[in-house]
Amino acid sequence: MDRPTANSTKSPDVVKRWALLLTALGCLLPPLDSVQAETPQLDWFWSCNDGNRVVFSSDFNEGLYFQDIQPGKTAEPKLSTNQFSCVRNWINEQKTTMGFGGAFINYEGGDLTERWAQVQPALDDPNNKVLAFALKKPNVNNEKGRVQLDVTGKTGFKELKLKVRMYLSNSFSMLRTYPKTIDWLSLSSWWNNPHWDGDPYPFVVSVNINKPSVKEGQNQLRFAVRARSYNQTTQKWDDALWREVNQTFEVPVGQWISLEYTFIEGDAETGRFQMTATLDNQAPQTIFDIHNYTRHPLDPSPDGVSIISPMKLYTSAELIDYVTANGGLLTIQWDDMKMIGCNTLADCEPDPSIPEKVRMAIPKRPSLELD
Ligand SMILES: [Ca+2]
Ligand SMILES: [Ca+2]
Repeated sequence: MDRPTANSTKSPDVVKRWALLLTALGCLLPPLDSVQAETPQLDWFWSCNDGNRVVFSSDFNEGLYFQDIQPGKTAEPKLSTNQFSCVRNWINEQKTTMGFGGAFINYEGGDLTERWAQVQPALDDPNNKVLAFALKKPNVNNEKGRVQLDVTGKTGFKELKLKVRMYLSNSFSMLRTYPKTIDWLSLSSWWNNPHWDGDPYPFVVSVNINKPSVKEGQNQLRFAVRARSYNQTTQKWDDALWREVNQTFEVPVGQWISLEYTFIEGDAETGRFQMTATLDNQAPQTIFDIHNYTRHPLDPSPDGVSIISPMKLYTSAELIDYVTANGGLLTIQWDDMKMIGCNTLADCEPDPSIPEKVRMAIPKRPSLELD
């Protein structure tokens, strides 16, 4: 099963029996509206398999909250209701070793007076719940600010798709009058693989909000992307293996925008990093269509993306302090996140025989110790 806890490694037999038990429980459950949870504390992050793809989706309406794991540093997403947002074909999960390993909120440091991740009403619709990330003060050593969801893979993903809706609070408009250019305000990261656990060929793609110019009339916010590889011998990142700033699409503030990413591991010919942005009631616009390395160029045996931050708010102390000093609060609201992992493009297509989304109530989490 795909769960975020550190102790989630179980033998295939135990997992299979647990899956069978869950399936059986699902058949015996009373209708959803008659189930009253006693003290639900279920893991929020449960991905599902259909065929050869794994899917996780959430509209953040299902009772998500965060419980500290390492106080100040990380928090685990939990459900206060007894509804999983995504439960489909449990048994199919055994067909492949590919899958999401888990998810947690990574703050790196600080406390709730400085930064937070919480479910709250959408700024434009009190009936819609969304996930909000906020930076009020630089929470990491007073040098920078970080709030992000980190999702790990059990194994690396060769192909990944991500859809998420994003709403930048009105305070982001203050960035246009910030007196300097901006090249660091990260929205997502794709690690293939990270540099902090000894991998010989670290590589990362990061999507940022940039402000390339401070000139009046040219100080719009833009999407930017860059890829960097890491040299374990010198312990340094290269400047940028590739980078691109989209100079035509203005990043909107105070309205919803739908972002859609496609990541395909490959080299200068076969690698892809694509991103589209869609404003409500408008056609999708291509922001990036990169054909270049999406793994370390020297890696002799690329093994896919192992950690993704699909939603992220990560920037400098100076920028956070500027907004806060001007009475603003850097807040991003996120909604309707969906991630799909697969090994080939064909696998990424849904199995039409399986419903897109099924909600299921489980009154009490069954014991993991079935032996
Ligand atoms: Ca929602
Ligand atoms: Ca990899």
